[in-house]
Amino acid sequence: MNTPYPFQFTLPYPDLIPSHYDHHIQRRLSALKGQFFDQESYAAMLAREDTLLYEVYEVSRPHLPGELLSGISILHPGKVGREFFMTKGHFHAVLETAEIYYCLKGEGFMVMENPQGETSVEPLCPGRVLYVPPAWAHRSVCTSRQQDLVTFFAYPGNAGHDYGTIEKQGFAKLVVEGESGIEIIDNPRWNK
Ligand code: S6P
Ligand code: ZN
Repeated sequence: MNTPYPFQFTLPYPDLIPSHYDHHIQRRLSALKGQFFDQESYAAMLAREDTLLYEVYEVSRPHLPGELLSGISILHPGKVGREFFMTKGHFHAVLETAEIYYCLKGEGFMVMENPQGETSVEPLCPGRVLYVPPAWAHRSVCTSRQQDLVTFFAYPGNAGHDYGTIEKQGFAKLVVEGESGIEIIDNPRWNK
C-alpha cells in the first residue's frame, strides 16, 4: 500500500468492484439504529433479518493531507417503511475537507447539510459528478427499485469521519416514497 509510485485500477462492468482495493466494508440495518424515521418498520425488519444495506470498497492511502482516499460505494435498493435505503452519513472529522462523487450506476440522491443548518439534496444518476464542499455532512440514498446505486468517491487522506453528530441529530431531510413518487420531506425527528 505504501508505494511511492503511480498506480492504476479498473472498475470493471457490470459490478464495478475495483480490480484492486484494500478494505471491503459492509454495513447492515443494525448499523443505522435510530436513523430511519419509521422505527416500528425498522424494528420489524431487523427482527426478520439484519439486511445488508451497502458496501464500500476502499483504496487506502496514508491518512495524510496530500493523499487521496478513493473507492466505490454500492448501496442496495430497498426501503424501511416508506424511507429508501441510505448510508449512515457523516461529517468529516477534519471538517474543512471536501469530497467528490461520480455516479456510475443507479438512481438516488445525496442528502447534505452544514453546521449552519443549510441543506441540499442533489440527484445522482449515471454520469453525474457531485462536489461535496468542506463542512457539509453527506449521506447517499438509493431510489432505484431494483438497481444498486454505485458511486466512485475521492477525498483527502486526513479527512477522517465524524459519525457521532449524525447519529445524534440525524439529517434534516428524508427521501421517501410518497403517494405520487419520490418525495423529499422534513425529518419529523430532527433535532439540532
Ligand atoms: C467517505 C465517503 C464514502 C462513504 C460511503 C459510506 O468519506 O463519503 O466512502 O464512507 O459512502 O458511507 P458512510 O456514511 O457509512 O461512511
Ligand atoms: Zn465522506
